[in-house]
Amino acid sequence: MTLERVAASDGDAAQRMARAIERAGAAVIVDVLDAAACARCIAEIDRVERLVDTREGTNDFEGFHTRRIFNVMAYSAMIRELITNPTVLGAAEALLDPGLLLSGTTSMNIGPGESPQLLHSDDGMVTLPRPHLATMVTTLWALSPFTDHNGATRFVAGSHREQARGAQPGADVATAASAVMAAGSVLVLHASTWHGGGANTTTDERRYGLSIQYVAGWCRQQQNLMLGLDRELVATFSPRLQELVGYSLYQDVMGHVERRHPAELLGAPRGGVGGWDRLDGPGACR
Ligand SMILES: O=C(O)CCC(=O)C(=O)O
Repeated sequence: MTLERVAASDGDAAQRMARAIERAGAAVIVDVLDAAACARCIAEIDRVERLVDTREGTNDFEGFHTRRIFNVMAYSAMIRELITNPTVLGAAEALLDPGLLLSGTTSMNIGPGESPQLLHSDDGMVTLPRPHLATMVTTLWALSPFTDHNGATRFVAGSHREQARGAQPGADVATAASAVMAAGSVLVLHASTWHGGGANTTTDERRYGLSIQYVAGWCRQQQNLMLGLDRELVATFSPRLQELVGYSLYQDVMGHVERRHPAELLGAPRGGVGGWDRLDGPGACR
């Protein structure tokens, strides 16, 4: 199965991506960022790594030559901008629904000498029988080129549909393909798809990746953004980003605070929770 590539400028990109991901578990949006934007993002990752004193991982999963900044959005307005990119967010909305939430943001800076990461699915902790509809979507942004030599993400096409509950990638490691892509491209995965960072066999090349994950509005976010982002900081975000981190209601009910809209805690009056007013109506769900 070839990895479908869709141009960010394609008016139908989000829908085409969603269809390709339903089929293959993964697809790439090309030309999301230009070279200058990628260079700025790399400089930003370098800055934040110094700021928070990011160290290499200390286990096989995180890698001993890879630096990760978890919750990187807390430290960078530039990274926050990417979360609402219309094409990438649009593809996630098409796979989940517009009531989705942000699940987390993590940079993954793979250094020379890194070994391949264990293939895994990002929704491994979801206990639904498999296969199941996407509950989470992972987007992996290539801030530098992803090559066969510097750690391009590996993935098993179609594995989101085939795996039985509890199955491990096992022999599928041999069938994993590399998501080789130019800087500025974004690999979008159904979170059940087996994947992992590749080996970096270069002597001097770092692979700068950024993971932005979204989750269905009725699921739990992987990173606790309500505790990980100061309310004063969230008050400076765009209304859409505030919704995505959790100051929103799903189906006009889930996420309320004492029957009020959570965005009121940011000083934005939004009224009460409308969902209950409809529960006795024609769309009643109880
Ligand atoms: O770095 C990559 O390409 C993938 C990383 C990943 O899948 C993870 O850390 O969960």
